[in-house]
Amino acid sequence: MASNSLDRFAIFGGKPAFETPLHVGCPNIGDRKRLYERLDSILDRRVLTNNGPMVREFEERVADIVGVRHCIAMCNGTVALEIVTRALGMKEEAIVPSLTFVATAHALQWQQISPVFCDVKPGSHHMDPAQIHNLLTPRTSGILPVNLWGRPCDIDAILAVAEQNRLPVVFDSAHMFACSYKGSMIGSFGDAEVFSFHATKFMNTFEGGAVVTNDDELAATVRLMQNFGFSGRDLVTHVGINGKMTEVAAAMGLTSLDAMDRFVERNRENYHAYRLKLRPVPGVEIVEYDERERCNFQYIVIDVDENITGIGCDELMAVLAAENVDARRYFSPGCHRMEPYSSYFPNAGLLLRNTEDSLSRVLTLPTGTAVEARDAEKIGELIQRIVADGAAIHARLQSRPGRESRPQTGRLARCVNYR
Ligand code: T4K
Repeated sequence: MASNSLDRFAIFGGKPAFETPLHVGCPNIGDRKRLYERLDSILDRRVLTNNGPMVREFEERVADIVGVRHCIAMCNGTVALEIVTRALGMKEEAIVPSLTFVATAHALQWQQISPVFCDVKPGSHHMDPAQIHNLLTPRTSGILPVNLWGRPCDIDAILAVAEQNRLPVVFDSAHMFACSYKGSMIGSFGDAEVFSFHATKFMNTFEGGAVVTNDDELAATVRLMQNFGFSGRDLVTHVGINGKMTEVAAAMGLTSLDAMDRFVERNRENYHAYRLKLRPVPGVEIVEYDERERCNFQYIVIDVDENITGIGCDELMAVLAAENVDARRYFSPGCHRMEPYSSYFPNAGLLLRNTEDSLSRVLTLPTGTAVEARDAEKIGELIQRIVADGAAIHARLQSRPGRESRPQTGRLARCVNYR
């Protein structure tokens, strides 16, 4: 292909495919009128926080959906992870994947618990249960697997290893609300599970999270810890912190729950639209959902084989960004390559080959209710065209002064400067 035909791509001066940026994680918003009604009732009642009626209703509805005895709503998923791992007595070391959002590792490190990074099974993006044995030491106090991208990890195998070694397990299920594993809802496995209801999650409470569990004693301890250890008015019986969800957050959560089926349906339509367009693209594979299970379809993740496409993830992301498609390199380069872990364990990568290989190839694409199925199709077609010219685009980007591969248009700058 002659290089000037590449000029149709926005990165080389063409018109962007979309007028405004499409993001990964643009919040889903439920019925505004219903939200405003709830906000009015909060203001009328003047109960703004501290386990008010909205939070209690939210907890009941989440517990009901998941089918667990206890849901303790939290200010965010990270604090929920910190509190529940502490309530379970985790200390010294806990086994965790590196292929996750950094909050999973930070929740441990924040408590001086060393995250011991476990590699993923080739091609699965999930912790490899067979590797756990190699990482056990006398200091191991628990396992914190992650159910990534709305897809379950090998829960049964991990629980079997944990049982053999009498270790507690908390699943980081930040991405997994309203999903199932072998027919049972995620949230009911291990000692406890943690959800995130951050703005970017398909079901949000602005910021928020929850610990869910069937363990009565654990639930009681988590509740104490979440509210400064208060077991009664002016009665403190436990060490604690402030992890409470506010009434306003719960109001948003209830409104999101009302609309949840619609959110999932849009995500599902987008996933199918992407799949249809991406299936024929050589070197690009969409990470599939198992539709025999309940899925929230909230992340569209593609695996890019640069040897076939001729263009790597960073360049593909830059080309897409110029078209106003703000794809993300979640969760590159892996927790073990972020601080403080990269200083603590400079050679961890040697034991995390599959993690590094997977992360060098994955890209997350926009979905959610801000994205229409026809947008997903258009992005899929765009990727078809980019990959068809992959080697030529790569060569042209490499020949730029300073090898600049960052997008330059005004809209692009807005997109890149979002943070
Ligand atoms: N475990 C796992 C496996 C997790 O993925 C997470 C969080 C946690 C634990 C911790 O849960 P929380 O403590 O957060 O409840 C985002 C989120 O901040 C984070 O919650 C999430 N995972 C992670 C996967 O993604 P960033 O750094 O990518 O966020 P940001 O600000 O770049 O937003 C992503 C995109 O969403 C932007 O490009 C634009 C759009 N956006 C974002 C926000 C916040 C909007 O359009 N509106 C908004 O209000 O981390």
